[in-house]
Amino acid sequence: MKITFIRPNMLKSKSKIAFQPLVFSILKALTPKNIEINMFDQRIEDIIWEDKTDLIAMTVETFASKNAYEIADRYRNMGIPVVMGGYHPTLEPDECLEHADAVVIGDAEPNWPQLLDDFQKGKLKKIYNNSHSSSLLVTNHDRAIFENKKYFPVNLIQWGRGCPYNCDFCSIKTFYSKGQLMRKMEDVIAELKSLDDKPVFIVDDNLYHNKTMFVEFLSKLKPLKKKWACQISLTVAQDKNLVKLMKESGCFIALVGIESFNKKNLKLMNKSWNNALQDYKSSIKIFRDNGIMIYGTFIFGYDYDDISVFDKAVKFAIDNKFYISNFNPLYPMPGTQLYKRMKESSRLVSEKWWIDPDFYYGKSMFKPMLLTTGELEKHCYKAKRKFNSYYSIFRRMIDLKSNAGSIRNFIFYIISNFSNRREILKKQGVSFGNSGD
Ligand code: B12
Ligand code: SF4
Repeated sequence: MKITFIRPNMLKSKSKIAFQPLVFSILKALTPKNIEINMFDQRIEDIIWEDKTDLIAMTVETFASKNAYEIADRYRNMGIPVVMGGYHPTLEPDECLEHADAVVIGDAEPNWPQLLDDFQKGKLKKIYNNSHSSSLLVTNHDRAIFENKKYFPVNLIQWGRGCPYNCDFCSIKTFYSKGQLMRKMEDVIAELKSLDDKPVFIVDDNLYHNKTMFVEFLSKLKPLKKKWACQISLTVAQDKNLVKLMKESGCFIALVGIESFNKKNLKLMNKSWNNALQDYKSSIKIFRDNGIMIYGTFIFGYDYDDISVFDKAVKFAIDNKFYISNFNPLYPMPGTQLYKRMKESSRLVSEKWWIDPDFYYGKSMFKPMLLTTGELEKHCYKAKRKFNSYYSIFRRMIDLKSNAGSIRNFIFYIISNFSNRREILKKQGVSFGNSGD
């Protein structure tokens, strides 16, 4: 028997900076060795449709759903069954079942072995939704599946899933509604030891949720001499010593959600804690002083955003020498509290905007209060262009503590900024779907 894993692309063009899809190293580890496995990551390679297979297993995020459905329909027309898992199938199982034979709700660990067993017995069910606990989390990721694939040279690793916060736009809380799942710290450290010398991206949604555990984790990371990046809430900078410990244990990039400068917006998004104790500037300075580059993200279109917010955010990101920044329009993701609010107040441009034929990259799909949908789209794109202009790249580079604080930082800075610039210009205005070949 042979299974083919597929990660569909969002758009048609290929990426030179795609990361390894960690879920496939989990699925591979959970699959009995007598089953043959193949994988196509459509972000970096074309699907070989003639390749014989017995089952397609797709991972689907909301932005890639349109493409996923086109791929699934094509395989099913060829008589090959399709199963889907991941964020979108968990949030929109019925929609996915229009294009798939089975859908997995939630994580792979409690569901995949049973699904495989049922499939081999010819008794595939439509929905798999088994309950989960931390003790089930896979410890032996099988990364052999990524060999010979052209991914960005970074190792991904995960300690915990879920987040203690509950921002209204974020899919995490809906997905991990039963709370956080944590792997044992010693398992994560052992896995880190087994990885090669490439920098590590710890993909946890928020690495700082428990001070005691965080400090212990950093002290165990330090002797490994890894260079690592993470996503973390700015609240960690309330204790300067923690950021110093991050640096000493090898952290060199931190992705932080700034989201908005407006306190009323932060309240609406359930994120008032974001700048509760310190202002953004001094928090960011603590990271930069420790040689940690800041990847800061903004969201535009919340109810109190007017036309003035874009320039302010770009200026802030350039003045504070952000390594990278995102200036995205708000997207009401299915299943979130934000989606519910927008739907109830009839502010969605289209209820299932992610499969709307008129949807394209960068298009705003809801009606903001103080801007038009067109203004939101136009100014987000302008902000992206301004931040990624050669002038801005050069200005932000002159930062002897973080972006140019070491040769490694500098190389990452240059590669990421030029790749980002190219991708932003390439993607804007491009339609979703059209399975690529
Ligand atoms: C790292 C990361 C990225 C990296 C890329 C990661 C990669 N490998 O390519 C970067 C920073 C580039 C990125 C970009 C984006 N990301 Co992102 N990303 C993440 C993050 C933080 C971790 C991903 C990860 O490795 N998880 C670990 C793996 C193991 O988890 P998983 O894939 O979800 O798989 C588990 C289950 O979902 C399930 N499962 C998944 N697939 C399947 C398939 C089968 C068959 C089965 C049985 C089970 C199963 O089993 C797994 C566990 O056992 C997630 C949040 C999260 N916690 O996952 C957001 C997340 C996936 N990203 C998100 C978004 C929106 C984006 C962007 C669109 C942002 C933007 N506006 O540009 C882009 C899209 C880029 C693209 N081209 O696809 C959203 C998706 C929401 C949604 N409803 O789809 C998430 C959930 C973040 C959030 N807060 O909402 N991202
Ligand atoms: S802190 Fe980040 S991961 Fe946690 S709910 Fe908010 S946006 Fe989502």
